[in-house]
Amino acid sequence: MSLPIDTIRALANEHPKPGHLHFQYGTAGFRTLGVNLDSVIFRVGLLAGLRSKKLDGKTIGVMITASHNPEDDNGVKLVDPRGEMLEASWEAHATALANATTTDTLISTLDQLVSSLRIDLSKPAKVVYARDTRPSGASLVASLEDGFRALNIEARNAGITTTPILHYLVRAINTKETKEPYGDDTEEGYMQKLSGAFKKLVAGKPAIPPLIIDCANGVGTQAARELGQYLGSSLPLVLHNTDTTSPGILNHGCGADFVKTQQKLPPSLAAHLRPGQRACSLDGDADRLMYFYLDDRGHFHMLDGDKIAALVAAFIVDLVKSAGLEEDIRVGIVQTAYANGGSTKYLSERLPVRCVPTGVKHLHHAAEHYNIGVYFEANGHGTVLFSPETQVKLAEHQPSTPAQSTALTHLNNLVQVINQTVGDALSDMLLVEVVLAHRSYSGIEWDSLYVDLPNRLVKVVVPDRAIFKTEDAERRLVNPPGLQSKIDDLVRKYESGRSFVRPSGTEDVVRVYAEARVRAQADELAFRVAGLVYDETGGDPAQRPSEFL
Ligand code: NG1
Ligand code: ZN
Repeated sequence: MSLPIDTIRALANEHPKPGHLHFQYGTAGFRTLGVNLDSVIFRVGLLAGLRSKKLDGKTIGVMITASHNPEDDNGVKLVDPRGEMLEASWEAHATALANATTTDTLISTLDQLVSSLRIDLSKPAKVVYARDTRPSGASLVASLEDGFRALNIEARNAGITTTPILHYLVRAINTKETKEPYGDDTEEGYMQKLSGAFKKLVAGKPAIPPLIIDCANGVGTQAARELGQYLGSSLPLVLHNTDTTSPGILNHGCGADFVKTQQKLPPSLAAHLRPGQRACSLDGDADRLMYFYLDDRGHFHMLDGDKIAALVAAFIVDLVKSAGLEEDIRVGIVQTAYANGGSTKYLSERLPVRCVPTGVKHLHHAAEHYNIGVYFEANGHGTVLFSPETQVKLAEHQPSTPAQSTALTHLNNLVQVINQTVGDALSDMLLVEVVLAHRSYSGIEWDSLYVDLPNRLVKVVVPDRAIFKTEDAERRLVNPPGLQSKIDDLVRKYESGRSFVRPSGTEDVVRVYAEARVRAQADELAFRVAGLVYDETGGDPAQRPSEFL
């Protein structure tokens, strides 16, 4: 069987590539201004079909979202059959297809992929797709559907939903009627699975006070609303920033990325949050989660991905011990260089910690090497993975005491409440609430597990970020030559100082991170390192990062 060239040609001609743009499938898939994505999304439709055929007709996911980015941005990501990120080797195929300049080169690129990857075109192709609430979403979905039409793909529209629900659906569809069904392959199935496990985990605990959720004016709104109905009084949810139709407000002054980067309360919550009350922010596609609270003096305290990892990992370690499985189940943590030094110290005193390069695929794969792997980025994206063998062990283990039995039941319910396919703000939120209920913690006790080192993240715009090359999980620069030793010299001058520089995978900037024992020192170190980076790349002295210098 060969490619249906005529159909592809006719449809591809309706989605021409803008001549001047280059597209790159990066850590977050393709991501740029929504108005520039038509051709890319059409071609992603084709690629999803090839991927499904290559995997013997398994269902592939396509998610149209730009997450925490501004509303005008959009993007697209492919999801592999187990609900995981697209296999890394296919990122290059995606990039090649997206950059084919004409319909003819597109067709020849497709042909090459079919032969080099030995794709059997007679296999079926199945895809499930969804989008977030962005205004450009509807027309991009139409482009995607043209891609599906071009290859005669069987496509299921999951509508407007969160990234993690789409990942859940992919896994649920592909595990239906297998020995390890992930859940019913509907949004209701997701809601039931998570809320059912949550209710079992908090049964018998004192009533949980209401939790405020900042929905970032995004797609998390409807999912949180629905989840709230399933949860009922087991976890009262109070939703804010739920306007998904007014222009310009998605992720604007709210949401998980705002909280993390500004390290402050979304102004829209100021009138609603009482001292001590727990609140959390989702991002624009609800795969990141940040908690926070105000203390008695009204000071803002942020509980980020590192704090979530610390809370959750310590709880799981305790449950594994109580279940009598300490010798059999190894719990480990995966972080990136952005993890706060305070968290790394706290965690490494308790369990194995690995540092990997930025990007969920690195974290996810490293976490798979543990029996139970907890991974979180400081920005609030993360989850917990239970290896297949561990899940069997937990399901079959015979406890010898009532205490062991209780701990084992909790672990089995955690397996259900956690969305193991990808970071999931709503699932992570339930997980956090379970631990807080079991520990009788408020935000204050949780926060005091360890003290965050003050830190600062700054962006430097440089002519060519590709010259920045790193090693040691991005903690050291190997290029430009000599720059790392200058950074080292600076860092040594600061108590508990740490700083590293890496090119962003999603923006045309170089990121500089710095931390130190006191706030002013962290700020100063960040701006001094940013200055070094700027000088190194020969930027205009007038635009040198100058704050605090
Ligand atoms: P880049 O732009 O490569 O720093 C950002 C985040 C990552 C990850 C990706 C994907 C920071 C510092 N970086 O990557 O953690 O979430 O976006 O969305 O938060
Ligand atoms: Zn996101």
